[in-house]
Parts: sequence; structure tokens; C-alpha cells
Amino acid sequence: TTLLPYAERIKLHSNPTARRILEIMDRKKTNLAVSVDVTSAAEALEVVKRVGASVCMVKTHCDIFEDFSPAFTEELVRLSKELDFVIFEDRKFADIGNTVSLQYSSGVHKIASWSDLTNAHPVPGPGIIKGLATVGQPLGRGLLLLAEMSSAGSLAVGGYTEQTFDMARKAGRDFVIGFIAQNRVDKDASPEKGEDWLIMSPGVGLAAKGDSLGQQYRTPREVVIEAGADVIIVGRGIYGVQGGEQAVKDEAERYRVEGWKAYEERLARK
Ligand code: UP6
Repeated sequence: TTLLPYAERIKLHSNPTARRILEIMDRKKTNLAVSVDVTSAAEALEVVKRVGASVCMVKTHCDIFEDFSPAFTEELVRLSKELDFVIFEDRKFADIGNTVSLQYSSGVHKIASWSDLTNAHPVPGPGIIKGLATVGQPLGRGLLLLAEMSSAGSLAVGGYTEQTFDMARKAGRDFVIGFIAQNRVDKDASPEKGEDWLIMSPGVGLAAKGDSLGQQYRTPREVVIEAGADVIIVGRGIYGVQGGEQAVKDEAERYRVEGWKAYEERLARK
């Protein structure tokens, strides 16, 4: 677990998206990412407007939206500038380099044109990073590798997780900026010696322990203090809260405060 403040880690990154994430976290005092997994793009924008002030990042699954359109991504990008957050399309690419470069740049979604950050499974080998980098790196985009998952029975454990880190390290930090993981998987990397990675953890909830489909939740404190993650990713715990617009806004703010308090406590352990 790194004890360096987010602000002091900005200079350790060359990737523009990594720098922007850390700058926003420091400026808005938030390590919260909200996942807007609703099936209507119009509704997703409403959620974004409510939670935008509390988050460093908005995470999407653009293939869930029934009404996906270029107008949606245009508005999302506009909001990301107005409300100061980074857009993370949680695409979880998992194919050979040539195919993922096409999936990233083309099709209906044209993910690279609007999403600052995306992610990939390391399963196919380093060619997946190369393929995505040909599209994303010239645009200043960032990539996370999935080193672990929050779901029960995940195969991404042990040697798989270790090799994921090694793959990222070999690729360098110009495009790969960190990991989706449940723990501080960047082993012996030391920000104090200039090697910094961003660890982002889904499977975060204050109320539920999990769902009926294998999802497992930990609290922001467990994730930030014990596991040492940098960003907490919350979906249903925020957009799914009962009580209307104000309740969603309040819940996002509650998670922001929890996540930030945990981060400050981690720093204080110096
Ligand atoms: N996600 C996980 N676990 C992982 C990787 N990704 O839950 O290991 C994603 C899901 C979902 C979000 O695809 O978009 O994070 C979690 O949503 P939830 O908070 O509603 O469970």
C-alpha cells in the first residue's frame, strides 16, 4: 500500500489520463467512481448529473444501453468537462490485438473516440495491449488490466494475477496505467522509487454483502485501508438506492466522504 498522497503521484505518470485522474481526485477530494449500469442512456445521463460533483470517474457499459447514440457520448463528454470527471468504458476487451483494435475504434460504439479509460483481460497475452495502444495511445487514452475480479470463483488469482502485473510492467506505463483488482497487486513496485500504478476496485457496498449472481462487496474502508486500492467503484449501491434523485445524489456524497476518510486514515498511518 502506498502512503504517498494522490497529488504527489501525478508527476510519476506520463500518461495524460492517469495524470488527470490523480489531479481530479486531489482537486475534488474524491476516490469514488460511479458505475452507471442502467439500460437507458438518457437515464444514465440523469444519474451522471446527480453524482458528477462527487466522483473522479464515471464508468459505463455502453453495450447495455437500448438508446445508445453519438449524441449520448457527446453529452457525456460535455458533462465530463463541466463536472470534472474521467470517463471509463468498462469494455473488458479479451481478443487478439487486431480484433480489439477494431472493437475499440470502430463499430457502433467507437469507444476510443469518447472514453478516456478502458480495460482488458490479459488472457490473450501482450498483443491485446499492443492492439489497443495503436488506437488509444495517440489519443492520450489509458488502459487498465484486469488482474483480479470481485466475483466468487474468479480464475484471476495467484500466478495469473502475478503474470498480469509482469505483463503490464513489460508494456511500460505510457498506456497501461493500472489494474482492476481487489488488492494491491503491484507487488514490489514503489511509487517512492518512481513506479506508480493505479488500483481500482469494484465490488464495493455499504449495505449489501453481495448479490445472487456471485458479486461480493466490501466496504470503502476495507478496500482503501486494508486492500490499499486507489479508486472505489460503486454501481447499484448508488444508482440503485431508493428515494429518487436527491437520494442518489446524497448516497454518492456519502460514499465520497467514506472513501476520502479512509484514504486520509491510510495516509495518517505513515
Ligand atoms: N466489475 C465488477 N467486478 C469486477 C470487474 N468489474 O463488479 O471484478 C464491474 C461490473 C459492474 C460494476 O461490471 O459494472 O463493476 C459493479 O457494479 P455493482 O456495484 O452494482 O455490483
